[in-house]
Amino acid sequence: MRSTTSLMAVAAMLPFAFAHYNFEALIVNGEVTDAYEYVRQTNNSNSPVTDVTSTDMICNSGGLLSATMAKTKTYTVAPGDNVGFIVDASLSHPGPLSVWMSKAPDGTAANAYDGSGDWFKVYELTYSTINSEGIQWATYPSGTSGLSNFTIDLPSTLPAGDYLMRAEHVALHAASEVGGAQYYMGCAQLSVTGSGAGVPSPTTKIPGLYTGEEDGLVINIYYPIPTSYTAPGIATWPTDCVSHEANLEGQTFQGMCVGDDTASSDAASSGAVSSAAPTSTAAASAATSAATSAAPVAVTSAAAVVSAAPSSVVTSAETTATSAAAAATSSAASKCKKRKRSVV
Ligand SMILES: [Cu+2]
Repeated sequence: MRSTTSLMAVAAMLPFAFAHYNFEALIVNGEVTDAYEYVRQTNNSNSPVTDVTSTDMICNSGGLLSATMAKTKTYTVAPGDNVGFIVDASLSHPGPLSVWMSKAPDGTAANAYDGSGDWFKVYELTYSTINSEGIQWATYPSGTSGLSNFTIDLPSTLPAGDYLMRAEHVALHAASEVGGAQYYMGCAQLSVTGSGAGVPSPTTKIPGLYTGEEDGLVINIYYPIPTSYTAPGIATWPTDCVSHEANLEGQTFQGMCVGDDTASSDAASSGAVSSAAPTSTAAASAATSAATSAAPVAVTSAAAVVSAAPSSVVTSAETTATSAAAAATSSAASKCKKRKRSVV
């Protein structure tokens, strides 16, 4: 445990200039397109944006240049299609991943749209778990250099029209002070068919999606070791949820909301671990009952129990870590971790 922590501290000091990345290619229903064929190309190599008030926050630096927009193709998709991005080279920094969409005004093609309209968030992916070694980012599995692709299913009620679909990864390795977070994003151009009748909400403008001072953007992720994490920005549509496990290209889509973290914070505040009995079975049931009692609506999914465990282990590390609680946590979280290791 200690060696890993110190490794993380060392990693935090490494030069990250060679670890930047771009969202360079669109994936649609398993078809991987060429780099910058359907995604607007950046003109800043792979450097991040750091000013949340900049229009570069929309589609990265260069993404609003008319020549770039005009040469980028628009992919025709249907609501519910599986779409995603290829990353060059990988999401090699710690932090949350999200996907945003904005519909071009009627009569404006995606390749002529400047992204000045309303944006809504369809996907938010944060951590797989939070344990005594810190936040384990879902995009940055331990021992890897980060994911190099991901997919989502478009909302089934997405209204027809031309859209920008914007992937965003926030790097938090230097985010202990305001302005330290790095923003990596890329915009794909989509034309959505069908007759989706959904009304996306909430919405925001870009820039304007962040102040830069949100708890999820100003955080020392190394010390003191965080015990919770809340992604910045508006809630996702159509379901307000945060995912804790990535969907990868070529993998059966697992859903937009894998793992429920509302039960997790509730379980932590209700003291699930301190009341845990000395056997792993009892500890697990204590965590389970805490998660269940914390939520007035019956918590029946296994995912809720799994996500309740990570907070428990953090709590136990701060107080008196019982091996029983740790065992319960590791068994409960094993599903998530096993899948992570098979990836990348
Ligand atoms: Cu970097």
